[in-house]
Amino acid sequence: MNSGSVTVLASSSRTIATGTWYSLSLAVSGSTINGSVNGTAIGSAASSVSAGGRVGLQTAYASAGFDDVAVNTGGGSTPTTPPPTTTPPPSGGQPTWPSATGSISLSNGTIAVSGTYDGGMKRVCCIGDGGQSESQDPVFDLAAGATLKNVIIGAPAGDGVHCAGNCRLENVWWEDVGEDAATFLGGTNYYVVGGGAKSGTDKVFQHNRPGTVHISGFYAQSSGKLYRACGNCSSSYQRHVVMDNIWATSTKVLAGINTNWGDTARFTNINILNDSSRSTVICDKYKGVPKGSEPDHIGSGADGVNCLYSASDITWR
Ligand code: ADA
Ligand code: CA
Ligand code: CA
Repeated sequence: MNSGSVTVLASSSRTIATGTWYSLSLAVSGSTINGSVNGTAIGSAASSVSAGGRVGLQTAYASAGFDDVAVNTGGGSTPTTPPPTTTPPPSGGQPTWPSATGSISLSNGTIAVSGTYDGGMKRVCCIGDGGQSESQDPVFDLAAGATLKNVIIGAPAGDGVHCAGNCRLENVWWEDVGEDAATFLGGTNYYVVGGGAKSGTDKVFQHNRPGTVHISGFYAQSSGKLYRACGNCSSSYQRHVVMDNIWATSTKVLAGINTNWGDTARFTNINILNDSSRSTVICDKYKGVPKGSEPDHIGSGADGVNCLYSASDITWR
């Protein structure tokens, strides 16, 4: 990486097991760079940009934990460090519904959040009428950059959670989704990490403005679409969704996107439960339209362009 531009010097592909540590190393000597995994050389390259700079670790469309990151400037042989003593992060089993530790009243209306709101696993309730009217107030209104975590949203749940900009919804559970569970209204990256939603009559996550919605470790139950890139909002945008480690049961569609606006949906580690007929649709494609009309459904399924997954990304349980 040099001044923001990335040059791939070498690449290697291999099978890995989740929940297992691997020792990665890069040895840089002059302009020669050698990479190894568990002590076995996997690639070598020459670069003129390696004389100085910093180290960095990155994943793309995947998550990993990095531990015992060491930089040895002594030169000579490939540095080695002892294996990590910590347990690797969980590889992601089926989530379980939490029980509430108490209650939070919405008698003063929507709760505005800037910074971090930690609900301590209490149940927050109630707002709206539980129906599909868009005029209901949200339960939480998150300012740009806010984090909402550890909360159970009871019913009726109005228009769910609004994110005015980038936001993080961590371990948030919707017991009965209102008009929708969360709406992404401006920003570049929105994260839904852990949590779950039941009974989203129509949609769970509603993406209205641009950016990428990242959903991981989420449990969707008895819902219409887990995610929809708005097909008829007042402004049209290219939108993206990345789903990893998703558990879904009785959910009709995981993602609905608008291919005419260049939307993409990526899926890894998707688990569909109790669907012997495999009727759950992973990725539905629409032709987005201006506000006031309804988008046409134009297809579904992996295509390598907009709907990005392969058969091995989906486990039918
Ligand atoms: C539907 C509706 C949109 C918008 C959206 C939302 O997709 O067609 O105009 O209201 O719901 O934000 O919930
Ligand atoms: Ca809505
Ligand atoms: Ca809606």
